[in-house]
Amino acid sequence: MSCSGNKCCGVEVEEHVPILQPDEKLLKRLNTLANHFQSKYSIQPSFFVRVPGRVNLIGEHIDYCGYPVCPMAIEQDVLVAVAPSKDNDIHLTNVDPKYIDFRCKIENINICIEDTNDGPDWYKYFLCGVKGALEVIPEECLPGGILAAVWGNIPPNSGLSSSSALVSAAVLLTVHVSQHQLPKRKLATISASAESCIGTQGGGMDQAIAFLGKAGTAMLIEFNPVRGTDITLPETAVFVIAHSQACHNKASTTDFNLRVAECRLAAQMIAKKRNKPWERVQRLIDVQESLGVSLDEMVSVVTTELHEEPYTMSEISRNLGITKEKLKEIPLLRSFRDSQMFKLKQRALHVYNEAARVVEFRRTSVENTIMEEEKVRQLGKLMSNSHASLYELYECSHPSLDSLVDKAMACGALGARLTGAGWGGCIVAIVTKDKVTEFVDALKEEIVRCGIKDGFKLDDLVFPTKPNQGAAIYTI
Ligand code: ADP
Ligand code: NG1
Ligand code: MG
Repeated sequence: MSCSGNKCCGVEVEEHVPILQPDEKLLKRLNTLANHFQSKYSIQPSFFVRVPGRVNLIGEHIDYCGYPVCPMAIEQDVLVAVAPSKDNDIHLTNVDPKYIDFRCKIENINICIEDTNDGPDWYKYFLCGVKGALEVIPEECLPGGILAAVWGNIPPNSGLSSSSALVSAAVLLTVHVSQHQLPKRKLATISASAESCIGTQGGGMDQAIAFLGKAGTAMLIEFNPVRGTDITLPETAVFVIAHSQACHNKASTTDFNLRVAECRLAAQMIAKKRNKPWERVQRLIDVQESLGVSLDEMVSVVTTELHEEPYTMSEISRNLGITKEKLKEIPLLRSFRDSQMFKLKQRALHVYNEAARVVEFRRTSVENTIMEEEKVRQLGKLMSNSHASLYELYECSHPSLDSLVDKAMACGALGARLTGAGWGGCIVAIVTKDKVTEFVDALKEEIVRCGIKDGFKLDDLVFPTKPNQGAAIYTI
C-alpha cells in the first residue's frame, strides 16, 4: 500500500495548517503589522495567521445546493497578528483606520446584526469566528483574552471572499492561541458554520478553499463532508480578475438568502410532486439523489414539474400540503414578507446546469487528448455560459459586471463571468498566457475610457492571478 500525499498506508491522514517562515515580501508586511500591534498593545505579537481570499472559476451559487465548485486561493489575504491577553477581553484593531478598534469580554460575545445599508460592523465577522472556535475548544484549553491586529488587502464586498478570510482567520487564531490543534477540514467546517451567524446562509466554498488551497492548483471542493481534490489547470491558461467598481455587502440585503430559500423550496416542491419525502429534502442535490437520475435528467424534471411564473407562499404551502403559517416557521423564510415571490424554476435550472458545467470544466482541464489552445477555448465557453445563466436565470449580476464581461471579451478573453455571489464585485476572465499583457493593458484602457470611480486605483482593478497557498501560521 502506498504512502503519498495525504494518504498513509491507504488511510486518509488529516492535514493540519502549516507553521511557516515568511518569504521576504510577506515578512515586510508582517513587520508593518507587528509595528501597528506594538503601537496599540505595547508588546510584540506571538504569532501571525494568514488566510487568502479566493476566486471561483466556475460553480456559482451551487455550494449551498450540495454541488462541487471549482475555486482557487488568491494572493490577496487577511493577516492577523496575535498574542494572548490575561484580562479575558478580545481586543481588536485594524491597520486600515476605516475599521474602528473594538473590545469586549470573551465570555460576552454579542453578534446581534442590525439592519443597515452597509452590512454588519467589521468586527462582527471576527467575533463570529472566535465564537465558533470557542464552541469546539476543550474547556481546559480555553484562552484568557486575545490581542489581535488585522490587516487585509482583499477588496471587500467584491466576491473575492474577504469576509470568509476574516472569519476563518479568527477561527484559526483562536484555536492556535489556545494551543489546540484541529485539521484543516474541521477548521473549514467550523468557519462555514461560524460565518452563518452574520446572517448569510452560504454553502462553505469560501472557508473550504481558504484552508485547503494550494499553490499551483485549483481545487474541486465537494461537500458533506467537505473535501478538496487538485485540478491542474492547462499550462497556457491564465485567469485575470477585474473589478466592476460596484460593491455589494452580502449581509446588507436579503438577496442572497432569497436565492438559498428558492433553491430549497424548488427541491422540496419537486420531491413532493415525485412522491418523495419532501420534508427530508433540503438541497437540490438531495432530490437528484432521491430520484437517482443524472444532472441532464434533472433539467427535464425541473422543466416538467415547475412553472415559469414566480410562486407565491400560498401556492407553495398548498402544494406541499401545509399551512402558510407552518411554511413561514422555516427559519430561512422568516425574514420574507407574505407578498414575497419565488422563482423556483429559473433558480433550479441554473443550479443543475451549472453543476453540469463544473463536471465538464474539470473533465476538460484534465483531458490530455485535447490541444492546449482548444482546452482554454472550451473552458472559456463554459465560463461565459455560466455568466449568461447567472444573469438570466439566477438574476444576481449587475449592469457594471455585464459590461465588464463584454469589455473583457472584446479585449480578447476566451471566456468571462462574475465570480462570487454577484450583485457587484469582480469578474474572472480566462486568457492564453501569450496574450495576458496585451489583454490587461487593453482592458485597463477601456476601464479608464469609461471612468474610474473615487476610491479605486487602476492597478487594483485588473490583475492576473494564480493558485495560492491556503491558510498558514507564521512566526518571525
Ligand atoms: P466578500 O465578497 O468580500 O466576502 P462580503 O459582503 O461577504 O464580501 O463581506 C465583506 C465584509 O467583510 C466587509 O464589509 C467588512 O465588514 C469585512 N472585511 C473584509 N475585509 C476586511 C478587512 N481587511 N478588515 C476588516 N474587515 C474586513
Ligand atoms: P461571497 O461572494 O464570497 O460572499 C458567497 C457564499 C458562497 C457561495 C457564493 C456563490 C458565503 C460566506 N459565501 O460568496 O458560499 O454561495 O456566494 O457561489 O456565504
Ligand atoms: Mg463574503
